[in-house]
Amino acid sequence: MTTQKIRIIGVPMDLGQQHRGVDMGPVAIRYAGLSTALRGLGYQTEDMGNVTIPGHYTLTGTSYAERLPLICKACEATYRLAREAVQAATTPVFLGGDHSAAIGSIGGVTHDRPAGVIWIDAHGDFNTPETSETCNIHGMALAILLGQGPPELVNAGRPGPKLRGDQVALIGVRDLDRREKQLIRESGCTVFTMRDIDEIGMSGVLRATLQALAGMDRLHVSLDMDSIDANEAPGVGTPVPGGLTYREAQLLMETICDTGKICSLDIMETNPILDISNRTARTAVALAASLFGKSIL
Ligand code: EXY
Ligand code: MN
Ligand code: MN
Ligand code: MN
Repeated sequence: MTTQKIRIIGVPMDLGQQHRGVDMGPVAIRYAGLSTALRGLGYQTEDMGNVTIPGHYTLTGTSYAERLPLICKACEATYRLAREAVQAATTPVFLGGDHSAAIGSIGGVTHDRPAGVIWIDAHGDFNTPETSETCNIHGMALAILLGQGPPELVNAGRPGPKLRGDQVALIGVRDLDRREKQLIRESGCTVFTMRDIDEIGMSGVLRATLQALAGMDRLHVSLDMDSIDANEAPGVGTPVPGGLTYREAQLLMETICDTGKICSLDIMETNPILDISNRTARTAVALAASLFGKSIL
């Protein structure tokens, strides 16, 4: 762990998809006790409040064209907060909001120095406007970070791609769109599907993941809560059966914690309207605590 101060940044982004409610993800995770859990591990925490999502309450339509400039503004603001958090020698934790917010968080975290990204997700988030079947930008976020997609978002914060494929490992994938698969195959990302986890186990996947990212001295975890099995995380907008068990997810976090390379974390797609008794947010807090050392004896 490089810093003892964790900076919490809410990004109530819901423009990257169609479900109302994911904008309340940040408050649900706060209410599930994120700060208390992290302070209990010896960290200082500072909560920066929420990024303003422009047009959020005045948006009339749901068109891609209408949403794109608003998502750009929100990602630029998130980028600035991410860059400032790293420059202030803190560890930023971004509370989503849908996964399009990661365009800003990962962009800003890599402003000064590269970071490896472990993208934990049921989905590839690797569509482009040409391949997407929904035009929802949360399904394009990773492709955009690697330079493929709407130029306004590819260039959010600074010009050009923020990541290379050899800096990314995708874990938990089980729902890819037809044309998205080709883009992922060509991307150079390391990908572990749920079938890989079934066959070689989470520990085998983690060994291979950390091997693939061994050259990175910083690691950013982008946790999409729909990667977790819906029994533990029902409150997500695009659930897919057969997700990570609670223990697989915990082992994932504990093993990444052991590297001592964690520089930042996204917790994305928590939607309290779709949740049961805030279970998804509570699971998110438990996983964040493990990532920051709770399970270390
Ligand atoms: N592949 C589908 C799409 O592009 O709309 C579903 C994407 C879900 C994205 C969530 C954030 O992980
Ligand atoms: Mn996602
Ligand atoms: Mn997802
Ligand atoms: Mn899908």
